[in-house]
Amino acid sequence: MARTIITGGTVVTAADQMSADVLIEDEKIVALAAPGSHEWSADQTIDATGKYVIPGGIDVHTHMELPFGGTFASDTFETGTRAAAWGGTTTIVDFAVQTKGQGLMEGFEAWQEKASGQCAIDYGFHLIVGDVNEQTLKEMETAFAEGVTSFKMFMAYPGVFYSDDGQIFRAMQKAAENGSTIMMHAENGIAIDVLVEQALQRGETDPIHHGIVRKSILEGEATHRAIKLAELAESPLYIVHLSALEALEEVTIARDQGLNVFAETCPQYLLLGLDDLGNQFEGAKYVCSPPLRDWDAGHQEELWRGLRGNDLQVISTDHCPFCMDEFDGLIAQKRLGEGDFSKIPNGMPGVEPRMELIHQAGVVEGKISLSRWVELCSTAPAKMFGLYPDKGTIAVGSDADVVIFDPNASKVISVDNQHMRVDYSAYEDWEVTGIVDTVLSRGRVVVDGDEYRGEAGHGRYLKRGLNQYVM
Ligand code: DUC
Ligand code: ZN
Ligand code: ZN
Repeated sequence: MARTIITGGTVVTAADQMSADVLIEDEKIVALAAPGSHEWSADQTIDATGKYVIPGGIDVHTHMELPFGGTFASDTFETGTRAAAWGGTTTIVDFAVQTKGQGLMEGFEAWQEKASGQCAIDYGFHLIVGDVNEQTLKEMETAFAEGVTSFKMFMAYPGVFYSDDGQIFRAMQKAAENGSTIMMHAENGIAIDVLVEQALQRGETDPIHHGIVRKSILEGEATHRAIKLAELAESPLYIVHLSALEALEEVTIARDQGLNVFAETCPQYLLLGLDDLGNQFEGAKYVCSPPLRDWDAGHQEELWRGLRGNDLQVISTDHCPFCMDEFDGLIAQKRLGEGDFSKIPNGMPGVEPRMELIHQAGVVEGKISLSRWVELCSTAPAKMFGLYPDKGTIAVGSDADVVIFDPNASKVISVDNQHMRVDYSAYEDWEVTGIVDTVLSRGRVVVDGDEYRGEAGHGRYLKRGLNQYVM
């Protein structure tokens, strides 16, 4: 049996902050005790004096290898989970995809194949339901038995991932039968496509127009519609990558009514804005959907308010990187949309810097508390997607997914020191105080300062339970 002690740190959970030593045996946390109050022996001792000891980050929205816009998201499960580990994230929940004409479980199996033996950290799957029919609805039960308890649907991307209201409603009714969560990409894609076509006809082809045509009111409208359909079907609903204050208003109303409606936002919607899309084709780096929002309209401020007041419960990343130029054997993926913004692959890299960015912008800059940071980035995602208390806390019996975080050390974020497989950082030259120091995944040290000690294949598939917030 391998025993590890983490000594001298401040254990920070969603509930508490305390001086405590942590004893790990093999893959599990087996004891917490006041420093000096025990006589534990161990094979290795990690000194965390002056540092936080937090549960590993959980990113419940990643797209490794996602096929999109004629190419694939540039991070593989191997490179993407390694980058996640570097950034203090020890679990991801990625999206397996059912494409049109394919069975739901075919999508699940294809993603199992991609991830198997590749991941540095533990991983689960949601399923993107791309083709609602009788067979698909039946297969939602099979998926559930395999530990997929959440299903993503799209009100955007007509002709690709899009489902109409009838399909959405039928899937919600199915989800209601066993309490699965429907995750919604809530943008009115039909109306957006009209605006896209009109903009292109006017010769408006630069990336900034991606942000202009995908109106925030159309995120609000779709969010409202999704909530009403879920209310009728009595299924739990989770709005993914919420970016617009109009959408937050709808979620807030629904939650005030006591509905099982939940939502996440992502660092890019808190920290970046429409103007980042504006520097001619450089703006392609910031093309994602929903788009980055106008600072003047106050979206970002409202999102922080939502996070403080629990109208938003989770911060994930929607990690979906595409290279700007040729890189590591990949084509210049973003340049597929030169001369036509609608052909720019949608997505941004983000799985690596999430914990540090939110610590800086949230905790250091006084927008959320230290415990709320842990809750938003680890505990709540674990509870929302049926992983708690194995994941998401520092407690006896939990998996030893632990990050030792140094709140006094600083670094400058750059493409030159990141590990994601992509040729830019959306946060180039941003300075953060508070950095990931040591990372353990199920008791094994995978990141030790500047040294990577992880291994592809260490990460295990997680069968997930139900959303623990549903009442
Ligand atoms: N949004 C993105 O930006 N990329 C992938 C899919 C999505 O919904
Ligand atoms: Zn989406
Ligand atoms: Zn996504």
